[in-house]
Amino acid sequence: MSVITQEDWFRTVPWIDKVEGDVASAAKALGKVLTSEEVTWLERWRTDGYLVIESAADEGDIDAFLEDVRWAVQHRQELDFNIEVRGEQVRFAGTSEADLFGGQMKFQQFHTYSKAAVALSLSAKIQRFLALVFEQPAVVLQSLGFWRGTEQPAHIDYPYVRIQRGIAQLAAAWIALEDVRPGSGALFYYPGSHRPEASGFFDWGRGSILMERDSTRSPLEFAPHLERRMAEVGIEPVEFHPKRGTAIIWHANLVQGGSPITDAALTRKSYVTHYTSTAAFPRGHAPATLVRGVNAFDARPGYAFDSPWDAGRRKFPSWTSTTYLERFSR
Ligand SMILES: O=C(O)CCC(=O)C(=O)O
Repeated sequence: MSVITQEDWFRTVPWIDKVEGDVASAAKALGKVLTSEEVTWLERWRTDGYLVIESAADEGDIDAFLEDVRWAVQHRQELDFNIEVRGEQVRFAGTSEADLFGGQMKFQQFHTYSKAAVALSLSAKIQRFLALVFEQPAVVLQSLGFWRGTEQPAHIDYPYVRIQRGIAQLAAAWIALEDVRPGSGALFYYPGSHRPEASGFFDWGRGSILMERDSTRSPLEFAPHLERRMAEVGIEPVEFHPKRGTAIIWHANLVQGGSPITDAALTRKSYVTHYTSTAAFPRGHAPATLVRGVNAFDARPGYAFDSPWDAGRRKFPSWTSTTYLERFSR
């Protein structure tokens, strides 16, 4: 089996990670025409490894997404797929409401059931920024929906989200589906940790920077390693308490996670999408025949595809709602 190494990381990073000096001059030298706002965003991204965008998501899309969640839970006996509950993959149909709303629940690939989720993933402000980073439209790679805080230990995404063709061709957008309240287990991140000089590379075994089935080291060692590393380079974590509709886009190498929940009564509804560039989208992960508005969604820029594996699977209400039929057939 081939091993993905640090060299693969450096070979596949987007242009902005290679910029030395100021972004405006580097962009000009590369023949890019950027507005001053875009230069500011990219400077922030390069320094901090994330960008916060207020009102990134449409209110109607958030409402429709949450309606889809409620509908899916109500109709789960009729739905045939797995969901992650307390870290285990279980049949959705076999879960209780306490499993779903009371504890750690991760709804994977929501965008393959819900066009409201597709719309959130393809939100225009997010796509505009990602297209600058990737120099081409971004494509949805995977998505995750959360009802409560995740309490995930500090981690970096790429050792786990690694099906893209070019390991560093990755970014994520996290959208607040409600105002995040103290005690609800806020997202946290370490500003500037995305720079390899800060994060270093975790060796999962045999020089691999990815977690493999036969890795000799585990995610349980990853978090303390990153925390030690952050302490050594003097980076403190920041908790994120955004308003509903705010998005944070983070770099593939940013250290982040979920803070402990200290008030069990609070939800923390959020939706995360991982993206890659068009060129790095893995072969075979889109339907063989693409039909605009049916299994292929184009936000100009930005694409999402229905799952090629589960054709004919039951979808959620937004899939056939007039709003989204109209929006995505244009
Ligand atoms: O939402 C959170 O608490 C953490 C999300 C996260 O770190 C991830 O999805 O990679």
